[in-house]
Amino acid sequence: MGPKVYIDGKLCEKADAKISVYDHGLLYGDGVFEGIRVYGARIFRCKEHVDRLYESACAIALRIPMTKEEIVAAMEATVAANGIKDGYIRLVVTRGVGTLGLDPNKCPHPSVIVIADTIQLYPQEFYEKGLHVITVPTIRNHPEAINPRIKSLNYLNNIMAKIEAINGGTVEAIMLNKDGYVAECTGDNIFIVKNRKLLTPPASAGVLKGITRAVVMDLAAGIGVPVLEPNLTRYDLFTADECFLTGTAAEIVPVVNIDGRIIGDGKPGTLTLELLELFRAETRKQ
Ligand code: PXG
Repeated sequence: MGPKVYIDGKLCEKADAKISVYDHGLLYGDGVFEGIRVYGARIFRCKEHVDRLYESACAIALRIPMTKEEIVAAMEATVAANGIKDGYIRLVVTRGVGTLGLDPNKCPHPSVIVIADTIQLYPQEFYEKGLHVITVPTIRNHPEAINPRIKSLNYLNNIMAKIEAINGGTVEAIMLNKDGYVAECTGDNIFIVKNRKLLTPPASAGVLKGITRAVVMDLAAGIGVPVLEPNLTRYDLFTADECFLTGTAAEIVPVVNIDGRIIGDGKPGTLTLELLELFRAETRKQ
């Protein structure tokens, strides 16, 4: 018996886990998703992820055909069926099968998919040495286009930025917004430390309000570090004492070089490493 995938109320074999080519999730990227960690067989920040999924769906006028409790039960069943202790859940809601036209009203049945698998962790070297990142030409989506707060299946904006990062010889890109302020990375939020204060761009700069971002802000506040959300410029990044990225997959990854400028002393920062330690304790504690 191989891996099991949840689709619309049923757990099926991975080989049988198929979605129609007429699904608007495939045809138009019309849908929403969450990427969630499982630590010690427990779903990390489950409520926060489910709430965000429903808000993303609400913002694109997609009605999820299950209650939040049913979604949680589906995730728990899928994690158990796959014997996942430390892993990753991909929760997806697509607009469903429709006609070859944009009209979402032609899709009467949204599909709910839960994949629970092991997670491909970033190399240990990233955490020990820190990342080199670059700002890229592709700007983050304007909030009045697809608001970046919506975790939609339309990731082309971020994929373009990722391609530019890879072409520039790095693994991650910093995206700016239409005003030139710092927004976020392709799959991570960004933080800087300046004079023992923690700073990260506000949601209004056009960022996904990361669950990891919120955890880190709480942890910092808990050790008496002031947390601020001002608009940040590239200059602010270059002259920061420390910089790091946060995300479900990455947890907390130090950044030591941005656009060729050395950040701090070129090594992962002390507050960054302290927060990483606290974060990992938090994932064990829940
Ligand atoms: N910004 C963007 C654009 C993201 O996609 C984050 C920030 C961090 O949010 P969380 O809530 O995870 O702290 C994300 C999250 C994947 C994958 O498989 C992507 C994310 C999370 C998990 C998996 O590419 N992006």
